[in-house]
Amino acid sequence: MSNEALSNLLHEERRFAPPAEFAAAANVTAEAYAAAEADRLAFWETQARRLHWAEPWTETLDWSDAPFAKWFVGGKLNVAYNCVDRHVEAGHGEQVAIHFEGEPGDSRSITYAELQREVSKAANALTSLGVVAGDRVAIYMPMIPETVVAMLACARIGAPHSVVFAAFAPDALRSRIDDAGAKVLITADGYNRRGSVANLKPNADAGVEGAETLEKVLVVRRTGHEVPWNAERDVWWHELVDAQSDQHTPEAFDAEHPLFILYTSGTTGKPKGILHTSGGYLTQASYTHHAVFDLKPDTDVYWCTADVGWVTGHSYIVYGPLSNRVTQVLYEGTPDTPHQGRFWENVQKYKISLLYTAPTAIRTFMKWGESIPAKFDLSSLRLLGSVGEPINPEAWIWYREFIGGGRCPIVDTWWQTETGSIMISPLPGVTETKPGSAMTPLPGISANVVEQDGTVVPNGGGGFLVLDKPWPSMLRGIWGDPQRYKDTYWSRFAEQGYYFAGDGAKKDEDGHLWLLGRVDDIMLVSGHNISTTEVESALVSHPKVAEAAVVGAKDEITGQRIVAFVILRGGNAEDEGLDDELKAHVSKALGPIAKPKQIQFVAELPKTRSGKIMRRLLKDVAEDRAIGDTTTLADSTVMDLIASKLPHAA
Ligand code: 6R9
Repeated sequence: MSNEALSNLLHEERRFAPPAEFAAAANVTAEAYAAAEADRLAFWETQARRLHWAEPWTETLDWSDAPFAKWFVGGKLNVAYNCVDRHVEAGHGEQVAIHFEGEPGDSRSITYAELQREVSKAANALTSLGVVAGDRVAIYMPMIPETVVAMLACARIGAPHSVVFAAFAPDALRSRIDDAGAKVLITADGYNRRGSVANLKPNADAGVEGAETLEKVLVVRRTGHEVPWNAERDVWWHELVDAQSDQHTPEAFDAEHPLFILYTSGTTGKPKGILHTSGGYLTQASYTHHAVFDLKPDTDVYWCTADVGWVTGHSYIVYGPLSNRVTQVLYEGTPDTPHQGRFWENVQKYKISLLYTAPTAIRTFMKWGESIPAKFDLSSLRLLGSVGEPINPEAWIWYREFIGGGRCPIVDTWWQTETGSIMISPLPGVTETKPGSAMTPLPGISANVVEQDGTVVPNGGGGFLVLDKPWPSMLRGIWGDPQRYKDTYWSRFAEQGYYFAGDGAKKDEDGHLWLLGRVDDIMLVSGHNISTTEVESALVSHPKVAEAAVVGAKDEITGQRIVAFVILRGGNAEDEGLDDELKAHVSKALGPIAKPKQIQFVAELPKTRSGKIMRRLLKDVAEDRAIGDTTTLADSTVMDLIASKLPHAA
């Protein structure tokens, strides 16, 4: 981004107030903002008291060694006890915690009492393998209940886990095992994906090869197919775990005891091991889940479609929801197996009331067409959430209309691996929402938009998103690299002491926040900073477009020129003249400065496993360069297809 302010081109007039009935029964009301405003630390103390503490804290926040925070200093708790045992002790042992839905259609339901026994057995099993508090355990697992059990078992014995996406290659697994110095790996024989069996064990084997700290590999049997076996190192989960006692006394750990490490890919350099600790993390994960999803534990059925290998799976499948005594669905497979209505079939089958998914999925459903969800009964839904990327206003409206039946509030939740929990989001019973805006920081959270020099931009302006006050679930550092932690997040606005999020944002006339994508992706066209998000949203607002990715490619005259990659909605053909029609459409919506120079129609876009568009790779194509590192792509063949379609040099 240049010294010029970030242009504010998109204007949105639509407003959606919470339904009166929803507002009247909401978990959190507008009072929460006032309470947090009056005394932020006291507000977080109140939220921390939603949990069970074995020993109370003596100081709420120690920020004397900033940017290294300590929350709830001196307090002790057991995270797994808070997510499981206390619900059983309160008489909810028979409540279903997890409805597991396998991709082939097999299913099983696990109550809190069963979960307590399973987690206890797994904790005893890890202890029998020599794992003690402080040891790291790597988890390379599909979306099955044992993954949740494994994470909770680690938390229970104070062994920080490091979950690695099951679809990551062996090299990625090895570098994460090495960086964390993991002692045990928990994996599975395989899983079901797109109607066939994905082999996981050979990848796990290749990944642990040469990993010096690794002693044992614990293997869950999911598919039952034949796998390579190293008798000295490998142990079957069903042999070791099932033989253990189902009694285990949880030990209370310090509020700042490490809970997990999760690696963020980043665009360049070696992945950063983001470190989260126990008390502050669980406080905010739990509170935000309660406030943003309005969970009523006795009646709601919740489904977060994220993979557990992503931070969303950590905070909004495992720790937040379970701490609030959720009944939730865990789904193993993909949205289009065996048919494109699988998600909606799941909603109908389990009467899901709270759904949390990503814009990438919503845009895919738009591409497939609204006739697919229309075949299912979605009347159980009462709230919809979005996370992962900016949601284009038209995708928001589509989600509201065709999934939410025009009645469900939508919560667009902005946060990061580093923030641990949701930071900016509407409150569903309070906020009058605007499609495409994450609206305001949650109670107890403070954020702002600033210029290059750190001055706050006025309403109507754009710039860098910063977090200007510490928050309970903030990262405590980068594993083994305190300097990189300071450099990456705290050096840009060191003078002001702001956390630099790396995202562009604007404040509208009412002061509401609109996230505009990563700062690195912002385009500079004839001296104007233009966000990719705004141009993409303008393209998606054309009735024929389902999804768009926009990049700035080098241009001799304008500095950069806008190149757009566009996916059409189901049934729409790439007819003659559509190219010009879309350019004119963007020009009309945002002004001629934002008009793409070049539009390419494609069938797919390069995305990470968590569904984020990798614009860096599209830029390589647009600038006619060799394509960079594609190892975190969900589907590596996508780039070949796109590159082969693009006429070289514009
Ligand atoms: C939770 C998660 C973080 C980055 C973040 C931003 C983007 C996430 C968003 C959003 C706009 C939202 N992002 N949620 N952008 N609106 N509601 O995604 O964590 O994988 O670490 O990614 O994702 O760019 O900085 P993570």
